[in-house]
Amino acid sequence: VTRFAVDANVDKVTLRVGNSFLDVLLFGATVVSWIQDGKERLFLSNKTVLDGSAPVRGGIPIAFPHFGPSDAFGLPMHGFARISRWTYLGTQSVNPSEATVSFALEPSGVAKEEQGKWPHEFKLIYTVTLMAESLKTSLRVENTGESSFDFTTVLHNYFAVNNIDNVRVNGLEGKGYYDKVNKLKVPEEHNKLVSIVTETDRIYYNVHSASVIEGGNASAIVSSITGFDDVVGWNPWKEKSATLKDFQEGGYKSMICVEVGKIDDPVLLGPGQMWVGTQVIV
Ligand code: TA6
Repeated sequence: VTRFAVDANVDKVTLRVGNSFLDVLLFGATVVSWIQDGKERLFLSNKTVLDGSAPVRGGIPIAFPHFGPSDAFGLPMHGFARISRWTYLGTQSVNPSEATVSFALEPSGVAKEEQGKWPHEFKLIYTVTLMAESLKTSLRVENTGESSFDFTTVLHNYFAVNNIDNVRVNGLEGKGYYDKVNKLKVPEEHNKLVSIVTETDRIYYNVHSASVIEGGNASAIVSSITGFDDVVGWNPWKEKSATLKDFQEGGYKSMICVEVGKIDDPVLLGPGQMWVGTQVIV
């Protein structure tokens, strides 16, 4: 099932389990489509490029070795993982109701323009498992070098919604967050259901499940989160999205990012140590 004519030099892997289909690009190991019973679950801007020349605007981009603006190493926003071509390790179907595909990224595979900036030896393994009713994605980070390094990372989920005005996010009540738009720390989210009525860009701390509610029904539940301790809620809203050339006109009304991350407390890995972060989306 190919929803977009993907440029020939950006390979794509399609998984199928029953009436569920999933497309992942080798570029950034980016899941770009998850169709369940004919319904696309993820937002993918129809103005995104899929030719490897820019990060994908939608799907599930991976932020690594840092989440957020360019860092001290001069890496771009959200690091190099989402703009590098990962190695396809193969697919596996343990049984008719589950299909898995894995990808790897090592320093030699980092996008040319970013190579050498992050002076550490590492191996990333990203595993995507499609089941009839859910999607599991898991990132493993291994320090294969002789010195320690730390990193932050996010699985940048873009969920498709019919109309952001009817969307609420559940599971954040009582959690503190950093409001990136107003640049202030909020000690606690009091609302049981968080609605989006303006540009929203928040990092919630110590969250291990969250759900997108639309019209009273759960439209996406992010659960079984391990390794990640933070959840990012983002919608650029009208003005901000109009400044993003790969955001379609009005696209902000059809999406919400509920991302799992390890942001507030970076992971420190000594030589030979490993970290795994996993999410399950229903
Ligand atoms: O997920 C929140 C965020 O950090 C926002 O601040 C916004 O920058 C978003 O990521 C998308 O980043 P991008 O570089 O893909 O435009």
